[in-house]
Amino acid sequence: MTDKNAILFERAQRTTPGGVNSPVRAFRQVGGTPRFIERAEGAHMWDANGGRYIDYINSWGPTIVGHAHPEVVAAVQAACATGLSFGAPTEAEIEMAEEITRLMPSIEEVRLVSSGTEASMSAIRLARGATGRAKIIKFDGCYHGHADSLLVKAGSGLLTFNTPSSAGVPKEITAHTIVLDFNAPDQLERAFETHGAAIACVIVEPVAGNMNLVKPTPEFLSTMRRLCSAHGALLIFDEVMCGFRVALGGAQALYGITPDLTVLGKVIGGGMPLAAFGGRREIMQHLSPIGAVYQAGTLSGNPVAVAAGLATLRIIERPGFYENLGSATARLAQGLEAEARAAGVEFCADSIGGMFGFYFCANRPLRVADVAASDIERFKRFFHLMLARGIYLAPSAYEAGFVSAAHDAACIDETLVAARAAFAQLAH
Ligand code: KE4
Repeated sequence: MTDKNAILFERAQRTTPGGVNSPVRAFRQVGGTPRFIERAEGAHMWDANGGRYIDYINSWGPTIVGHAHPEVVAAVQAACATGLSFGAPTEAEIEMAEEITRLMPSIEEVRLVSSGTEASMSAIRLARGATGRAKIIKFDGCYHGHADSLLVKAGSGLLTFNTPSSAGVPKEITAHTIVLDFNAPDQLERAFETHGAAIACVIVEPVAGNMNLVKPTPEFLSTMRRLCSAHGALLIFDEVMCGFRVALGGAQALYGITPDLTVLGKVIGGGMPLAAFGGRREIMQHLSPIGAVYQAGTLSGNPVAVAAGLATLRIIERPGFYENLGSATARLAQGLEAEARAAGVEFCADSIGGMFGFYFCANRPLRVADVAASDIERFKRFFHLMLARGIYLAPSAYEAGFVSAAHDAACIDETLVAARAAFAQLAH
């Protein structure tokens, strides 16, 4: 049979680097041919060969209400009919800002942008402008988009200023970035002892999803909050992925920690290019046009993207949405663990709200080194065994998985049946 995915992949590579517009889509960590998606609806996607998959990527988080939700599609169609973009303010942007500030009370003012990268980059510039300080702290395994100052890898020694993790980033750009281990409060204590007065901000994924799902220990987040307050640094929660994914109020509501700034994306756009950063009014007042910190965007607050986001937020606010999403996701994670245990395969899984992770090792990871030490080869085999059975998981051991409201009991059951067969093959 002609493999249209292979044909499209070969064609795509003639005009686009790696044949993809974002690296993780190229399947390079797991090997094989990426699936070119023709359409998606609810919990399912169909590829160029007509292959049907239960989708656990959900656009890396945004399509939390399911693909092509009728209310979201209708809102987008209506918005398109009155014009795609004006480069001028609209009432819909006010509605989105009012929704965000209502759902996340730590955010008194918010600026809409078009991607999580742009939101994180802008939040860091704002933190530096508001504090007059240069140094930032991030954590190994956390990803906040591809702004230059964030493309750093953990140095050999603790507190060594880090080297860029990407070509094209001069070392001067990352000279002020300190990378610490996730879930290592002692390292935070030492970093602030050494650099406290020079630290503009700490940026963290409060629930990490870019080293696979890795939950914070409560002490990790509380230590971060205490030290930032004590030293006049700003705490930035990057909730691009976990915001509105782990709970309606995000990780900050779940863990009861109030950040100074929050970065959002994904779910607030419902699949369209929309992200945001916001926080206390006294900090946001530093932003142009009223403050000295410049930030701008042609398509910021785009009316079509905002329409998709508002329709999505209205659905997730309905009673029972998170209870149902959380229980479906937990049943998936627990079911995967049970099937692996029955097959005698060393494996564990975890979930929080509509996010899940699974790991070919005995214990749930606390930091990226634990994921790196897991059986990545077995992950790759499992990925392809599941893909062949119509289950589309994240093509990397360093990514989290996502469930939508459209993943009904039949989807979870079908996934666990496929997992039983896959684990049986892994066990031999
Ligand atoms: P974007 O620039 O890709 O919209 O957002 C960057 C970003 C910022 N913060 C967090 C916590 C994120 O997870 C992301 C992007 N997430 C990845 C998934 N690992 C997007 C997938 C991709 O890069 O194609």
